[in-house]
Formats: sequence, structure tokens, C-alpha cells
Amino acid sequence: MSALAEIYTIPQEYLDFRDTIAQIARERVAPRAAEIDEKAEYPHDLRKLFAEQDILGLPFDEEHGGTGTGTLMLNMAVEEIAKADASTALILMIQELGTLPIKLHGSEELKQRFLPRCATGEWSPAFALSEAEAGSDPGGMITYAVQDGDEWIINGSKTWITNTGIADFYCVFAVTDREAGHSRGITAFVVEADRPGFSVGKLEHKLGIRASPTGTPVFDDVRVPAANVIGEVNRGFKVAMSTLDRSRLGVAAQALGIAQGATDYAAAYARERKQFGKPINEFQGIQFKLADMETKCAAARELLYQACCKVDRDDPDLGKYSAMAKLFCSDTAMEVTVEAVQILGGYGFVKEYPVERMMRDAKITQIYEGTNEIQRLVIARSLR
Ligand code: COS
Repeated sequence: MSALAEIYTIPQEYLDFRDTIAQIARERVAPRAAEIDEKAEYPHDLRKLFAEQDILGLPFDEEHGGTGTGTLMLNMAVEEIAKADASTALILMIQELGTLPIKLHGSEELKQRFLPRCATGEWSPAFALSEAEAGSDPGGMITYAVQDGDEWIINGSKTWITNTGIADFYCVFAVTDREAGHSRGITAFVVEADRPGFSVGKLEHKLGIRASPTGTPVFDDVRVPAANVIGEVNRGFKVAMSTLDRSRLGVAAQALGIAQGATDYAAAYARERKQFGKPINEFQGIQFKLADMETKCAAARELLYQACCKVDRDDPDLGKYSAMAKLFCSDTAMEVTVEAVQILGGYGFVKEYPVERMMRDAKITQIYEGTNEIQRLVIARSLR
């Protein structure tokens, strides 16, 4: 068997599950997308539906109540949902991002306490790393924690955190040893949203992914037990980096879904729209655009699936591949959605049609979970 055949053997049951999710996305998510974007409204109904359909169990192993189907299946699901609506796809992406620190590094007690209730969809998590002065450089964070007996006291705030105000708990990164040097004396904690001293600060008004709340969780003398430390004290930077090495594939899948959704919409439009007496897809200018869009999506998908398989196999170069997939898929999303708007012309620019939303939603995929400049840096480091 060739290496390629090995990489792309996808079990039939996974393809069937993907088709079910695609149908849910078409029939239930797509009709809500314009309204929740316009109102910047979190779709609690869709989250409940995902929980009922086992979709929120996708990031989790069977022993923690999940589907145990791995990273490729998870990201095929993210792609299908993002074809209909990128904000709604984030519900599933954050279910992974906000729990990966516990899944990868948490104690057995933490895993049992948090993962099964996320797998059923009862709880929503959040991943709180970035700060106002520490985005691309999280090693320069200033949120700190000090030990007091068997507890830690956390002070500071985080910025641009998805699920702020929705999450039942936050995986928070804080400096615990100021002397250790940049990126080193940092510890990861679980902070439940009902702990005294926790509050929700500013919520952002955004260009895209408007139906997903992004904001500033604030920690004012928040006490957590030592049992809430994820992994080892002062080793939290590695918890964050190893999480992002995997979760960036969610962004890649979201970006690909946006790109394929825009391509499909533009192709369907070009079949129907007539100018100069014939459908515009009979003009070579439109044909070439659509051909390039479809080709870029297909290439992005191959890289994404390969990177997902690397995570599922725990290959040593998984971080490089997830950075490459995130970079390529998100650049594809931006390029393709701009072209989709162009193909729809004046209709592309108005909110009655979905492609302007897709173009707005695409932009964040080049920025969050590490800007594409950071992805290039990660890739370049692997070549040294
Ligand atoms: N997995 C595990 N450990 C890692 C790692 C990874 N992918 N990358 C770095 N580390 C470790 C290093 O091995 C080093 O360990 P030691 O202390 O034992 O030497 C430590 O972490 C510090 O590494 P480094 O010096 O390379 O850290 P930098 O501060 O230079 O950071 C980048 C490197 C740029 C890769 C990092 O800051 C980054 O990923 N930035 C983007 C952050 C981001 O994605 N923000 C979005 C937030 S979520 S929306």
C-alpha cells in the first residue's frame, strides 16, 4: 500500500457521519446564518442540536464519553458546518480548543471532572491565552498566579477570547515564576466561571464570526485549588503550544469550509445568472475564476487531511503540518471569498446573499490561533 493510500483511508462510517452533518448544516444551520450574523446572536438552539446529534462528542475519546473518532473526523465535521456558517462551526472548534489542554496534559481527576460533561455538550469551555499586550507573543503575558497554601490566586485579564460569557470554565495561562524568563514560568489552570472574582469584561464588535462572542474574561483574586493546575507548574507554555499545534487544524477546516461554501455558491449563481443572453458561467473570465477556486479548495483539503492524519498518528512533524494547513487553508479562504463576491457582482456586496458574510468571516482565519506570519515562523523553524 502506498503512503498516500494509507493517509486517505477514511472509514465508511466516518463518511456517513460527515454526510449526516452536512445535511444538518444545509437544513438547520444555513437558514439561521444571516440572522445570527446580523444580530450577533449566539445560536444556543444549534448548540443544543449538535449536542443531541453527538457532534459535540467528536473531540473526545470514548473513555471520556466522546465518539473516539479522532482529528480527521472532527475536522471533516468542522468543514461541513463552516460551509453553512463559520460562527456556528466555532462552537465545535472551541469544544476542542478549550479542552485540549486537559485532554493532553490534565490529571486523571481533571479529565473525569471536565471532559465527559463537555462530550455531552452540557458544558462549554474556553481557551484563555492572549492578552492585550501579548497576542503573537503569549510568552510576554502579565496575568499572574501566586500560591497560597493549597490554592492559587489568579489576577489579570485575557483578550479576544472566544466563548467569553458562554463558557462554563476557562483554561487560563498565568505567570507563576517571574524569574524563569520569557515563555517559561507559566502555568495552565482551569477556572470555573462561577468562581468569586471572575467576571466578563468587554465584548467585542467584530467584522466577522459575529454570532460567536469574543471578549475579555477578568480574574480578580480568583482562587482555584491546586487540583485545577493543568500539567506541571511552570510548564504551561508547552501546554499552550501543544494545544495550538493540534487545534489550528480546526481553523484550517473552518477556513476550508468557508472557501468551499463560497465556491459552491458562486458556481450555482454563475449557472443561473444570465448576462449578454447567456449564463455567466459560459464566459471564460468566470470559468477561470471558478476553476481556480475549486482547485485551491481541493489542494487545501489534501493538506488539511494529511495534517489531521499526522495528529491522529502523533507524528513528530504534526506541528509543522498543522501550521502549513492553517496557513494554506486560511489564505485560500480569503482569496476564494473575494472572488466569490466578484462573481456575484452587486449581489455579492449585499446581505441578501451569503458571500459577503463568508468574505468577512474568512479574514479571522488568517489571524486567530496564531497569525499566518506566526505560522510561517513555525514552519521556517522546522527547516533550520
Ligand atoms: N510544543 C511544545 N513545546 C513547545 C512548542 C510546541 N509546539 N513550541 C515551543 N515549545 C517550547 C520550547 O521547546 C521551549 O521549551 P524550553 O523552555 O524547555 O526550552 C519553550 O516552549 C519556549 O519556546 P520558544 O522559546 O520557542 O518560545 P517563543 O516565545 O519564541 O514562542 C512562538 C514561539 C512564536 C511559536 C509562539 O510564541 C507562538 O506560537 N505564538 C503564537 C501564539 C498564538 O497562536 N496566539 C493565538 C492565541 S490563541 S487564539
